[in-house]
Amino acid sequence: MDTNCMTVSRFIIERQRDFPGATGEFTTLLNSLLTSFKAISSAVNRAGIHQIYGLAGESNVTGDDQKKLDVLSNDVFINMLGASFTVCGMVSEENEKVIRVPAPNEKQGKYIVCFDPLDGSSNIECLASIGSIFGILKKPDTNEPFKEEDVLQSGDNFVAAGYTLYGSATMLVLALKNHGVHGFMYDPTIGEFVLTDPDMLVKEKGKIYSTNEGYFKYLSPGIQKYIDAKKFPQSGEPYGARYIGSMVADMHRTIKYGGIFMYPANTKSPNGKLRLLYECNPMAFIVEQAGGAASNGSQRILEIEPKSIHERAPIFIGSKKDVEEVLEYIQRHDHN
Ligand code: P6P
Repeated sequence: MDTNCMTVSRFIIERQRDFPGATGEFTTLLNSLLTSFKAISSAVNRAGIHQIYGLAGESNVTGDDQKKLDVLSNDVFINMLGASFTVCGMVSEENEKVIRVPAPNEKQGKYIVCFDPLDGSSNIECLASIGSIFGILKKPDTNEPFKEEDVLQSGDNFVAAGYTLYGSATMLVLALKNHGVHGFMYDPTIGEFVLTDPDMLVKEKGKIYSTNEGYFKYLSPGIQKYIDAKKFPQSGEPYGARYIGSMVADMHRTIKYGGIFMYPANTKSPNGKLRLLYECNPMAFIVEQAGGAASNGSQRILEIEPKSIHERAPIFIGSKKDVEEVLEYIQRHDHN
């Protein structure tokens, strides 16, 4: 064991020195998120053995009240954040409406957390990697009571964002505004997330494209021509194609290896499938902090002013030059 390992808590406490007005609230908020990740990681890893990924309402082999993993994950997020005295409101993929934190906790909380507690849960039964995605905002006016419309802020207002990947290992990737992107591997022997990937950067250009080509016939001419150009380049080698169908897994590969992930609008889904507040915005924040780019095809994802909490957005995200190239195809073939 590394007796001097850099845990997330130690990492944040060290950086807290860079924020003169820091009150320690962010550290408390982050610790409540870390507890959520540890609990979900444990449940995901036990799911296959204890059959706890089944339908909610049944009792599992040990007679416990069984919760679907995504219901369990959502409950853990809401309970841990709601009890942290740092949060006044939340938006969850699993909840139709904005979640208000009940007073008196709400009175002390200045943060708003948007999250997808377990993204890609349809992949659980085939043991594909899944993940939690989150973005952290501040209440616009900390002297005013929380209002539900306070959650409708662009991703440029994030103070931090991240995801936790539950795969062959459990890894937290955390982006802090103007303080880079850092990867922490979960070490269950000490119950801590330990810094393993400091200062993560996205390559300027990659060699992988990632999208669900099953929808090819529903895509715009520009996107179709772009994908063809990746497969049949006029010069050089074709790109590799990778698609897991779990955004956190596809995005972690894109950050680690470079390239582009796309979930475009198509004739079946005119705004794409992925949600702006708790899927597109957090991933766009992370990738931009790591030197990459993220667009909806006409503007930066992080500039979009949300109108509703579950609105969707098309997304083209990853290596800056790859995103720029697909935008050129869209400009040339779809905007005439
Ligand atoms: P499709 C998983 O259901 C998810 O929300 C994302 O994690 C993933 O990127 C996308 O949907 C996959 O969607 O239409 O390709 O199955």
